[in-house]
This record gives sequence, C-alpha cells and structure tokens, in this order.
Amino acid sequence: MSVFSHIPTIKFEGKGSDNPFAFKRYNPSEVVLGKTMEEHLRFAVAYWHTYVATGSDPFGVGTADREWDKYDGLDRAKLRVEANFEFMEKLNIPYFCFHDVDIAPEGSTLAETNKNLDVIVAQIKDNMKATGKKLLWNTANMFSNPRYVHGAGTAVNAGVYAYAAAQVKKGLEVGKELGAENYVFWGGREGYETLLNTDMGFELDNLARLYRMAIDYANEIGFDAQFLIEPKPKEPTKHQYDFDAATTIAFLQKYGLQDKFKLNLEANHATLAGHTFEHEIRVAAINGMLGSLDANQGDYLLGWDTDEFPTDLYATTLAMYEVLKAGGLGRGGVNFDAKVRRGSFELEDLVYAHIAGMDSFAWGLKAAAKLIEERVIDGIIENRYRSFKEGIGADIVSGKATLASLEQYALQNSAVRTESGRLERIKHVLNEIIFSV
Ligand code: XLS
Ligand code: NI
Ligand code: NI
Repeated sequence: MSVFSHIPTIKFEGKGSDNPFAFKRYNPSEVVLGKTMEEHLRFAVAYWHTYVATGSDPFGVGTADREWDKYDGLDRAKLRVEANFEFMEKLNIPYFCFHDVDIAPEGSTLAETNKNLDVIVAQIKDNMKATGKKLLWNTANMFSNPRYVHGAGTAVNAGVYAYAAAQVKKGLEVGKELGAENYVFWGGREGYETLLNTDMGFELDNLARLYRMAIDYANEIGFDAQFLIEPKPKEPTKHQYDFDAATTIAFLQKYGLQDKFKLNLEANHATLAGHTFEHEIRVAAINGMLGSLDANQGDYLLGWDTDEFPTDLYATTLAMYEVLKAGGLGRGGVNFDAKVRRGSFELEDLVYAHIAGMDSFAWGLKAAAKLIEERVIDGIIENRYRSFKEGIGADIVSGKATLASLEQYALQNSAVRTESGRLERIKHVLNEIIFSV
C-alpha cells in the first residue's frame, strides 16, 4: 500500500523556485570543498518522530493523520516499514535510524518481542536491498517501558539490568543483520532524581560494565559499527549521567572506554545543557570523538527538548563549520531527531519539515564552506594567537618556558598590550556570508 502517493518526488530546483515540494538549497550532487552535499550531510530519517509520534502532549491526544494508525500490532509495523522506504525515496534521504520498539510491537514476553523484531527486520532488510537505503544507526529503547522506571544500565534492580542487557544484545544482532553504520546509546533513564536513594558511583560502574559487555558481544558476532553515546543533561531524569560532551568523555576516560566510543550530539540537548550545538561538536572534535549529529533545535523560551526541525541558519552554519573543520562526519550523519508541531498534523507536514531541515543544513554547509575558503575565522584565530608563534610565546608552546623564565620576561615587559576581540565586526561578516551563499 502506498502512503505518500500524492506527494511528488522532491528534487532540487534552486533558489528561485516557489515549488513547496522542491529543494532550494540541497543539491545532493553539488560539490562543496571536494565532496558532494550528499556525502557531507548523510541525512537520516528518525523513525520514532516520523512514523511513531502522534502529536500527543500532556494535555491532549494525538492529532496526526497517519494511514498506518488505522492498523495496530504487526500490521501497523509493516505499513510503517513500507511508508519509511517510500518517504526516503520521495525525499532522496539515504539513511534512517530507529529504536527497537519503534519498528516492532513489544510482545508479552521478551521472546515474543524478539520474534516480532525478526519479522520486521526481515521486511526492512528486503526493502533496504531493493532501494539501496541504509541504516545510520539503531538503538534500544530502555526508557519507555515501566520496568525502566529506575533506570536500565543504571537500574537499582539486577533483573531489570539483565533485561536491558538482553535488549542491547538483540539490538546489536539487529544492527549487524541490517549493516548499521553506528550503534547508539542514549541514556534515557540513566540518571537520578535525588541522592537520598541513589548510589551514583555504583550506578556508573554498572553502566560501564554494560558498555564493556556490549563491546565484547559486538566483537564476538563481528558487528563493526561505531558505538556512539548521546549526551543529554536532563529529561526524563533530573540529572542525566551523560550530561554533555565533556561529562561523557570524562566518564569514558575514567573507565578506559574512550577508544571504543564516539559521541552523537544533539542540538537541543546542547541548549538544555546551557551550551551551543557548535560548543558540543567542538568539545567532541578536539577529543577525537565526533561521531554523528541529531539535528533539531530547541525553543529558547521553553526549557525542554522540543525537537523542532532545524531552520536556524546561524546554528546550521556554525554546526557545519565545526563538522568541516573536524574533517567531516565519517560514519556518522545528520539524523533529523525532530518532530512536526502538534498543529502540523497533515502528512504533507512531514515532507515540508524534512525539506526545511535539509535545505537549512545545505545552506549552513555552503556558508561554512565559504567561511573556510575565505579563511574568515582561521584568519581571526591566527591573528589572535600570533604571540605564541615566536619569542616567549613559542617557548611556552614548546615546553621550554618555566615559571622563572616567564617571570623574568614579565619583569622586563610589564606593559602588555592587548587587542580588541572585534566580536560585533565578526558577527556582521558572518551575516553577510550566510546571506550571500
Ligand atoms: C531523546 C533522544 C533520543 C535519542 C535516541 O531526547 O534524543 O531520541 O536520540 O534514543
Ligand atoms: Ni537524539
Ligand atoms: Ni533528544
């Protein structure tokens, strides 16, 4: 059954086009800094927001008008698979991502759940073969089911921990079966509400144990995906353990896992942590841990993960600048972990939302490339730190300087001349670049 038959195939028509079903900026074959846009951006559809979300909120039921919701159980799951591949074809999106529970209904036992997964995974595999579409990453949802009320890998109950481990095991098998490029861990309920009933150190030790078991099992079955951890500071728990990139990297280093993982960074998680998206990408990049991106945006007036489609060109430009400077996303991609608003309930809105997100990232990519080609930021940075290139500065960098030699220098040169950071001028240049591409 076709779900998107009334939607035309979305093609690049360029800036002047007023066709709402066309890309204005995303031209997959256009070469930017030596690679095509398609190779740079590696867009992915998020199964949960696109095919599972209904638009419900704490104050009301779902509003979304979706063909598959006329069915339930495995029938609904099967129609979602067909819809996914049709949608990816229509939008020319090469990748998709899912949680285990997004693709197949949970049964009343673990064995039944795994059987349902097997049915749907086989259907997905056939569709992947027929269309050439690929799995950017999969993950296990270890936060929705009530059993995970007190955590999964940080559960207070060993039986719950075992169930989570079983879910990860199956997730790795599914990832291998579908050739996933990455496997994600997002610590949905890995966190706590209060220390009055929580052994934080023990919970973190257990989480590291689960990660070690996952690495061992992936090796055992020959699943060579890149493992990713997705930081988030709060929601659903008050204190999420993987607060931000820096916290997650410190965790990985403490347990000696830093070579086994990279990070999946989400824009709205960055803002919830009080950071910008580009900050999180930079922290990962300078530690060699940039893995993949969950593309969305928050609302500065709201304090939760609103998961809006990314349309802020400043944010996409600065994010893509970081990605380009870091040498690209490698096996990662740009996954739209974003949902249409409750008021955007028609099927077309899913299409418009992805077009908006893809065009915004393509625009950001082009602006970032121009910033690099014209050495706008590189020039500023080089000039700002130039005193470390020679004399006493070069001695500091090479390790030759000591507190005594620096004191000697300072005693003789106590009138240091500092310079303006020129922030307003730089922002003006940035505006000009973004709107010129
Ligand atoms: C939730 C997370 C989640 C992960 C995958 O805030 O972004 O969707 O990306 O579990
Ligand atoms: Ni996410
Ligand atoms: Ni999120």
